[in-house]
Amino acid sequence: EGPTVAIVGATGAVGSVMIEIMNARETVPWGGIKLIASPRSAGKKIDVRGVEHTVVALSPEAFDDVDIAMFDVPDELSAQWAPVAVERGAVAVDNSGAFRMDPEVPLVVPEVNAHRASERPKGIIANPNCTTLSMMAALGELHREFGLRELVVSSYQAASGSGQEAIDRLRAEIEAVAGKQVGDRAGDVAEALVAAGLPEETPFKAPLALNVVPWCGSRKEDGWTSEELKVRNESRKILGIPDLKVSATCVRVPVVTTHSLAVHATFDREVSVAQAHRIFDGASSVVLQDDPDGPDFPTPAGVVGGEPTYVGRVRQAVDFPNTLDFFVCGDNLRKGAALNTYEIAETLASAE
Ligand code: 2RA
Repeated sequence: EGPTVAIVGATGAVGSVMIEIMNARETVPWGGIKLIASPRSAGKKIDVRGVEHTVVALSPEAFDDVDIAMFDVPDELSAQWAPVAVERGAVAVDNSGAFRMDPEVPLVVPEVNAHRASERPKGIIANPNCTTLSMMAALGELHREFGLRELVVSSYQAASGSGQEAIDRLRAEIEAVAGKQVGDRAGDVAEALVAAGLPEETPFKAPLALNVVPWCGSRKEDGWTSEELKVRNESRKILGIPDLKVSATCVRVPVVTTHSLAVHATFDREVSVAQAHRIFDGASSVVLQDDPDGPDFPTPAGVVGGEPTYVGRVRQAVDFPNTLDFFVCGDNLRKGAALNTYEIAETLASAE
């Protein structure tokens, strides 16, 4: 029959994408599918693969017949409930930040380190942050062949990475400036937003419409943000390079969904653009969009809703022979969240 899988947080933003992904699969390995959410959403009916499912409230008993529980809930809920799911006999695949850096919890991107999924002393497997994930499939392929040594990254992160409230705010800001001749003096955009009645308090810390904001996540030590440290720590853990040199600058851009990254990656040996193209072409979850005569390159608006990692602008850095520069786009709600979590669960199902 096949294992029973549960989506915990089935009615949330990522949980809903998870259901879309399941519906789009030709076949699924599941003997049963269970939808779990807060008591507020319990009783709601949702169609999954042509069958109506009733959402059940999160409780210890909800996990009794579950083999694999995929968690798409905030950190504090995962921290509390993933161990409960494990106690009740399930493997927890967690998309929050609660367990990512726990040495007893593998951090898995199936294309890169699927083998880690079987080493899970706590019964929990973590899914990386969407910013790290957006480049991992591409980077993992290059690392396998050329040995990654140093990584310098700038991100261009979509509003949806910060949740529904952030999406609503970006849409409201765009509406507030649309059709207006907003000036280009300092403060003009902020004034236009206040004039349109938007609260000054914003999830982005500064206006995002007509702007870019070099701040994602929360403040950490020495001027770094939580997002920048996640890129460093998670890349090291996933790739299995504890001393990888990493520096990241994370920037929010006025895009609704799909994160992009400019990657400057240095390897143990020289890598040509032709070699990188060959590797990207051969990687099943990477789409190479890089005809220099094009112009041809991925953009968030061009790839949103897609499952692969899209790579373009591959260049050998002129002054650094062992270094490649390239641009990556990945849908932060799909490969960056729901899809990778689902692929980990599929990996577990095929190992049973
Ligand atoms: C963001 N990567 O884009 C984060 C979400 N976890 O804000």
